[in-house]
Amino acid sequence: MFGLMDGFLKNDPVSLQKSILDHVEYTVARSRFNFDDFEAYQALSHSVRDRLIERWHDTHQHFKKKDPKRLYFLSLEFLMGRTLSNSVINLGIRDQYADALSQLGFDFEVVAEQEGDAALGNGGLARLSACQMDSLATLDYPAMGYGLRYQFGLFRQIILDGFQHEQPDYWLNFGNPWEIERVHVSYPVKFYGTVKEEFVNGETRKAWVPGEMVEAVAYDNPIPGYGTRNAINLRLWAAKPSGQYDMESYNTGDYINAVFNRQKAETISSVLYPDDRSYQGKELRLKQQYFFVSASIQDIIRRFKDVNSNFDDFPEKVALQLTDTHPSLSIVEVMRILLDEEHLAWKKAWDIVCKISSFTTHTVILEGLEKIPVDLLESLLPRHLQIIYEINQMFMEEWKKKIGNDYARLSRMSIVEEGSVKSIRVANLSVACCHTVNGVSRVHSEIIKSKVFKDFYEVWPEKFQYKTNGVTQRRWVVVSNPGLSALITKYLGTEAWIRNVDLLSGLRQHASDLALHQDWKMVKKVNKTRLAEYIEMMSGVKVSLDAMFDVQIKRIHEYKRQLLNILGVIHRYDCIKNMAKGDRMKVVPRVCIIGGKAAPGYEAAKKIIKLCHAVAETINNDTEIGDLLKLVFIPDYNVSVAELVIPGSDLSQHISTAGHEASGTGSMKFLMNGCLLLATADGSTVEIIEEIGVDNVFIFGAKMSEVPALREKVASTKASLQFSRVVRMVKDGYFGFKDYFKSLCDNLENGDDFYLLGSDFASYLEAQAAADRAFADQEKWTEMSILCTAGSGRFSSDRTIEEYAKKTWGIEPCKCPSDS
Ligand code: 26Q
Repeated sequence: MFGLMDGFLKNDPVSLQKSILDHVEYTVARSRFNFDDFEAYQALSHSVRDRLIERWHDTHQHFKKKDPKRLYFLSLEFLMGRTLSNSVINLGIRDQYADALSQLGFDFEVVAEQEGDAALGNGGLARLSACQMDSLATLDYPAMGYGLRYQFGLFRQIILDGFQHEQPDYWLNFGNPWEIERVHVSYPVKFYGTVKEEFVNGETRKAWVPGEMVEAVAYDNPIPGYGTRNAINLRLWAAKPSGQYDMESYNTGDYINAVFNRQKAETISSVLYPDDRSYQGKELRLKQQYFFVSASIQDIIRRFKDVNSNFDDFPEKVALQLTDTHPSLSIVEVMRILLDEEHLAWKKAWDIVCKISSFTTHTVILEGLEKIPVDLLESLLPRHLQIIYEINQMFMEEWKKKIGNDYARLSRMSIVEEGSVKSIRVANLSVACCHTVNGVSRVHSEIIKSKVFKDFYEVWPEKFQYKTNGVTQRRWVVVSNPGLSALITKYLGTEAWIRNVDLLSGLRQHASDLALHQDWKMVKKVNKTRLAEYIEMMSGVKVSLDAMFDVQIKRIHEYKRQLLNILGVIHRYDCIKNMAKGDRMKVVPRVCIIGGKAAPGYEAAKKIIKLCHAVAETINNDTEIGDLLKLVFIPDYNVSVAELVIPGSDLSQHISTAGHEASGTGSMKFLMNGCLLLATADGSTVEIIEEIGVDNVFIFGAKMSEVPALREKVASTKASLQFSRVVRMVKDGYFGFKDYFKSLCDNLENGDDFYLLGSDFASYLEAQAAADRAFADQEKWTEMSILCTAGSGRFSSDRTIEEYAKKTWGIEPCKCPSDS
């Protein structure tokens, strides 16, 4: 019997083959007798899309029928990467598709590699949002993501002569089969203009008369859960010229200019801003933020009003999650709509806003907190500025009652910053208005409470929580490391760990099982071979599979200390050069791999990339060194590059100056893949050490509590001889480009070593030496590697999302039935 709830589409190889061929013929419009890998990808993705849509419709209907409290996850960035492999695995039909394709003469892996990345985000925060969407879907939560559909995602990194250049990311040029354009789901978003006062029924009402209107059109992206029929929605907004709001020039007869001006509306969603605080205060960035917030809030309120008539029930139906301060105008937008359009009293509207909103911060740097110049806000969103002033006044009175006339503190807490440029402190607005303020790791939460938001913590201690970040084992193990995945399943005797990752701890009992060691090493070797081929293709460098693959991949930033890594490589090179020939036999061979993008305006980060290339040039061409040491920079690091690199690495580095990385999530992906960590006790590494034991991680460097004193000392202490020697090599032009690297070295030598490379150098080298010793004993290393995977369960985004659901959002699972 055909069960309606099972959907119309069949998933046996014959039906899948027919579906692919139909799409070749009618969607891609190529002959079914003649199509290439890319066309096969297009057809395949449309076939998968059909199946996604079916589940997505059913989930939508089910949520509508049950009308549970929903979570709305607002993030200006989502780093989704590729969709195809992840979707077929979550739908449970990967092998069927692989069979169907192979009968058509295609290889699934080759076809899947045709897909480009969706890179609508910068780094950690954006990938975290993507992982959390996967967990929300898998755990059946009634959730929906909102974001922006940038025409150009994160810039492509091109390396020319070792220098980074940026190119636009034309990700939509070949079409995007994963999105569904919803031309009928659109909202007007207003900008500029003035606020008028009207007297209605004896009361004063404020009405915003906008100067410009732009239409937000929805593009829906189904997000399938694993092992469930649920598929949730990620709704991304694109800006289109407004149809309703005719430009004045139409009436004045300047038709060409009117059309041209309308087209300018689209610039709002055209480009993702690279993570660079110097972009603060830019009008277009603010326009993006408001555009995204306003469309999302209108959509949420529309959905609520479809079935509810009383806003008292709003907090029972809606939880709003703000990903960092970027969507914080949503607080003000909800207030504006409730006050000016729904005509609720201030107190009632305020009560609702506070009950629904929660905020997670992803930064530790006070100076990095976002600010909006008042002049800019006044011109772009005049009504919102009025509301912010009112909110601030209300809080200042409340705080005064609580803390008395401590004006210095009141002025620190104020949402409005007086000063040469009067600004709105967006973080203060978020902390004041949200019911919960979350950090992303335990130590991050301590920093928030004791430094970043200390004044607020003392007033509202109950607001402050933390949820240690996690990553999805579906993408980061099942999709990217099928070999390891099969091995884990074999030893645990079940696939259940894919939904319940705590089961990985069952591997502990096999940690010293030599049969497992054999298989484990084999899987690693296959992954290293793939990575070595990629390295040779990208950089022309041939690397030895016997060497330890030592990897640091993440955004390039001074606090992440890629420079420390490079100086360590120089030291290793220098040691080998000065070694007696006989001693070289004892050296553990290394391939040091670095990858990451520098923000286009971040001069120091760009110099670090060039230094990496200059050092690599010298080392890799030194015939005396051979396979003992190689340094490679992997260009254009992105999600799909990470999926290739992580499974193939032996050691990974997470070496930020203690107190600077809010959490870090790369480490968790390496950990799950059985890759050992060389790390400082920063962010979530502190919790990783607790889980897997200090003996299974190479820890080094100053503790967070020691950093301030070390900084004081740095100006008056001489750096160690080892450190001075490597810095001198760079400074004296050993690797060329002496003048260009001068500023990198000067900072380190002139007592201006803010990130403490000098003081951590000796302990960094010791940790590296410990890693060498461990690697020399392959059975010991393999045991540690198994224990890393076994201890990684806590770092699944499934755990993070469960915690948010229970402790912050108050939502329950809502599972779509899979049969009738
Ligand atoms: C701000 C203003 C203008 C333009 C861009 C931005 C901007 C964009 C992105 C500012 C910050 C970001 C991203 C921050 C981020 O990725 N933070 C990281 O979040 C991870 C997930 O919680 C943590 O693991 C990392 O420690 C944290 O650095």
